[in-house]
Amino acid sequence: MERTLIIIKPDGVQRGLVGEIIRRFEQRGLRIVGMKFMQVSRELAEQHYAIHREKPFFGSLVDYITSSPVVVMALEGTNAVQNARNTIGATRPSEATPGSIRGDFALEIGRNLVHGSDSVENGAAEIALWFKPEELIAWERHTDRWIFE
Ligand code: DAT
Ligand code: MG
Repeated sequence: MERTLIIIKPDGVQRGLVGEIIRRFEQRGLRIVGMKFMQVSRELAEQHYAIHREKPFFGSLVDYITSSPVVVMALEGTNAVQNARNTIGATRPSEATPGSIRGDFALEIGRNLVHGSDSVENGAAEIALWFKPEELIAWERHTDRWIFE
């Protein structure tokens, strides 16, 4: 089943939105297969955002994600990548639909609360970067057959 990596960024943790954000993914039907609370090293942040290395905002992106602890999750489900991104909302909160996480809780691109993988391949690569294999748990949820067809 498809997987995606979600990060509740430092602003989400500092603002006490961890429960609210997890609730939205759970409510959507995505199944948690990994989750941890951690302080991100600069090395990991630079690897995670390697694709943006040449962008002018790269330094502030790394400063932001390493500024305070984050919650990292691996989520699984039907079209997990796209469905999670829809729940998160557009990168620029000004363009995010009300009802999405960014559309309901964020105003600025540099304080947009959540990361979600942008493709199935990147989802798998990001989960491998952030989690050790033994930190991912394959399990059966009693509600699965009422959520997955
Ligand atoms: P997303 O987080 O929606 O996947 P992205 O991968 O294009 O967006 O960029 C990663 C993060 O970098 C994004 O959450 C916020 C920041 N960012 C992107 N474009 C930016 C820009 N033009 N100016 C400032 N920050 C930007
Ligand atoms: Mg991205």
